[in-house]
Amino acid sequence: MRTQVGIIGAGPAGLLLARLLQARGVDCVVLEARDRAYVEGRIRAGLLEQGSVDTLTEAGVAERLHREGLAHDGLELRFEGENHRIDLAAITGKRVTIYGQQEVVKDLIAQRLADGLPLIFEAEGVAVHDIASTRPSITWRENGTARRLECDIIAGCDGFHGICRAAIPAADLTIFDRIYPFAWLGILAEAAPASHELIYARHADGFALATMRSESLSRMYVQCAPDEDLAQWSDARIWDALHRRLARTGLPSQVNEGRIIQKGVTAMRSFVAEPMRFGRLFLAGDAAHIVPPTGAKGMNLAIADVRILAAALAAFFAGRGEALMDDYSRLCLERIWKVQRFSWWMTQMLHRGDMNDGFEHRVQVAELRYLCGSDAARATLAENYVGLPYAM
Ligand code: RFL
Ligand code: PHB
Repeated sequence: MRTQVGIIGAGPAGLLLARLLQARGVDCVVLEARDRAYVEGRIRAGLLEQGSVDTLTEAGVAERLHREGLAHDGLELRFEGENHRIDLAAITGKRVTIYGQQEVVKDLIAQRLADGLPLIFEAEGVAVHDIASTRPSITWRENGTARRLECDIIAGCDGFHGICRAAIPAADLTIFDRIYPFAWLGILAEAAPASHELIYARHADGFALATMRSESLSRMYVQCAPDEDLAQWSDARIWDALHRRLARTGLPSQVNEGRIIQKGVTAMRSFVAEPMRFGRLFLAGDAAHIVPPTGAKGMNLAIADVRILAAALAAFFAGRGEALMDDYSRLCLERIWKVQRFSWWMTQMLHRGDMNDGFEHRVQVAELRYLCGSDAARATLAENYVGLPYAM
């Protein structure tokens, strides 16, 4: 088989890249290690920046997103039993939208299959070859049969644990990595959300976040240990932690209990691999960078990367040269580091750290009070949260 762009990974990055290339007349094949049901069922991110919604809309895959997504004009910050609302729309003129990542993935898969374009699930033993040459290739096994795809370009959209970043010689990559001493225990529960907007809470027991997937489905997180044993967290203990951490002084809890239908622990990490290109292999999304989920940026960053990659590859195939491809990594990284900073900042302001002494507590509360009391500080949060401008 031969194609122009071989895309490895059918997450938001790989699937959206395929769609954006299709719109520009560039052929591609998408290879995914897992089966369709697994990819469509994986519960992860839930919040889309305004720019991500606009990108999906322009790509013609946002019909259900506009019908079912929940648009939010603000968010709530809770600490010391107080509640403060940040009016994102009033400050920035933009809003964010709650729509599950797996819904974005389902919409992109349905569109690609409806268009009759190649998307191969359950590709085993995927490997890349000759990435430093102008004729790279991908090999894999499909139902036990060895397959090979010759390409001009390979897009490594295979997430943090994929094979693409690992295929780049270590001497050609610089890695920046920070692992946090805490994690998130996340639940999905059949219960109405605590509030119609997201609540981010700083509490002496640790961080908590109340978000949602619909008007009857709550998604909630509590800070826990990185090696937390889920068996130690009965449903009652989880609800108790959520009631306590999200409490407002003198008011009844807003947390609505319901049947917990999913539980999991998410590690917290900041990671960047530079540059995001080696020869004809380009990395996009989690394959190149990870942010802690506190800023809700992972999926949004993946979308920002593939916007630039699609434009660069389209220019190349249209015979306009490699200048944009050469600039891909630099253009992406400039915005990625700003988003890394924001995600790290939100994380350290809201979580209980290793020190957990009076000093950390007072500095965090002072920062939150400053943030809620200053127009400039609120604008800084709002501008980053709704999404920074794209490089292109
Ligand atoms: P993905 O989604 O991991 O997709 C990579 C795909 O590649 C496949 N793959 C391979 N395919 C072929 N061959 C191989 N050798 C392969 N190895 C792997 C995988 O099966 C998979 O299908 O990466 P992508 O596309 O870069 O997308 C990134 C996002 O998934 C990620 O950044 C977000 O989920 C992060 N994140 C959030 N991001 C947001 O923008 N907003 C949020 O609100 C938000 N909340 C979150 C999050 C992530 C979380 N978890 C579970 C890590 C909340 C949580 C709890
Ligand atoms: C989510 O809805 O899962 C979500 C929202 C905001 C975050 C993280 C996760 O910061």
